[in-house]
Amino acid sequence: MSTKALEGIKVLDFTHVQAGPACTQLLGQMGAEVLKCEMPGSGDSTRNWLQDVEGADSLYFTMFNGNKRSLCLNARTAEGKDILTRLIKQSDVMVENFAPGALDRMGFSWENIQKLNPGIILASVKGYAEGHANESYKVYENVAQCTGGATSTTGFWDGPPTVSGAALGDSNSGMHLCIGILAALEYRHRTGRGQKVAVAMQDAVLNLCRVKLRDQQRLERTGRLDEYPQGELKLPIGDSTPRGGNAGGGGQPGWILKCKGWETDGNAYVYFTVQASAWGKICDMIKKPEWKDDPNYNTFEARRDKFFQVIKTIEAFSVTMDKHEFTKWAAEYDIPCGPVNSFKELAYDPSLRKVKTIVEVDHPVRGKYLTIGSPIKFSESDVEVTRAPLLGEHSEEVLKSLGYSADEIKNMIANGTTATAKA
Ligand code: CAO
Repeated sequence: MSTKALEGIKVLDFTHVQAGPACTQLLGQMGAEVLKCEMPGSGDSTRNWLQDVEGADSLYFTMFNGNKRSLCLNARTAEGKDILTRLIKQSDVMVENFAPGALDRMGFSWENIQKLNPGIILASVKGYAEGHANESYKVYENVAQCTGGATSTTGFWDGPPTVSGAALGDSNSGMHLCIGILAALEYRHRTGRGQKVAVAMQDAVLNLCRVKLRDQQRLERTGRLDEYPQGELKLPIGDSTPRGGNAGGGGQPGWILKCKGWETDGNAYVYFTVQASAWGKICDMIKKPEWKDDPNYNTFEARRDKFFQVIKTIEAFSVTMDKHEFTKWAAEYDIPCGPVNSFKELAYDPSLRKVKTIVEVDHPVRGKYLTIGSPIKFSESDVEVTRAPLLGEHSEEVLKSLGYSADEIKNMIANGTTATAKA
């Protein structure tokens, strides 16, 4: 018996680029049967983005479209609309992230989809929420990071707004959508009713910036944000949540510390958290036992104007050690601290391979490549990570299973409704 959590759930994947594909890939890793539908000839545009192996699908595509089958489907032709109709009737979930209104223009509005299959869950990602003044705008990753508040609060106070390397707009929206789909499946399980699930990229980013909206309200009420460096550095705080450099966002102050080799290695750093409850242990660690009971140091309030002095004192130790050595040393004192890992380190980290978070898969054209496995681990359910499909690799088998004859499939290939590829 299969132990996959989403075994038997059929997902019609009408997604492209990253936000939608990240969602459906995760559903696939958890065991759903995901069918990616793409335009014949071109497919998801990311198949060609930043290609590193001539003639092979890019890593962008292959790393976001594992655990799927591929059907070439031109939903603009009459036959294409017929295929889509048959697929909608037999699917549990349909996921899309086209530009606002594109699905309606294809003739598949939510009302029409519901008529075809009242139990289906239609899950969509858009840049802005329905009803928002900008609801018709197209949006990409970094645009969403800006509109959702992440960019205005990232970087240093004397530098420009900065986007994050993490896909807060794309993959994060896909993860939010995935949660919505699972909740809608549970609702359907109870009521038999499907529903539309929508996630706006702006909202998904904002949802990760909760503490920044907290800080906006604290700033408006008190005129200060004591855990930000601006106070100690005598910089104006302004009237909206500022950029705090590497200051901790949650309430426990912290900073990035130099480690041995920082002069030549841009990632020879650790993040060190000056957790209030660990102050005594920090003092032991950095050989400043006299600070433990000193009223000038032993409370967060007392340290407010000496944070960088404290950080410099800790850094005098960290700079003599390798970042992993220092992390281990801090852990011995039970202090939350971690290395700034480079992607070279992450790619080859034996622990990440062991826990199957970094996984190697084999592809018929590009050969072996690394991808990220499910970060969600189950005690019972199996999580499998498989390669991305070639464009149209499963067209024939899918169309046959939908009841089309060999001649009909041949005609649909000839008139551009579908296309096939062999692995
Ligand atoms: N059959 C028929 N038509 C298809 C098709 C298929 N298999 N696949 C795509 N199309 C059509 C779409 O329906 C759309 O038709 P219209 O011309 O009627 O709008 C057209 O191809 C182009 O799709 P698009 O407008 O979505 O694509 P784009 O490259 O211009 O825009 C993006 C891309 C991402 C900006 C836009 O899709 C968008 O804003 N999506 C919502 C937000 C989102 O998910 N953004 C993040 C993407 S991850 O970085």
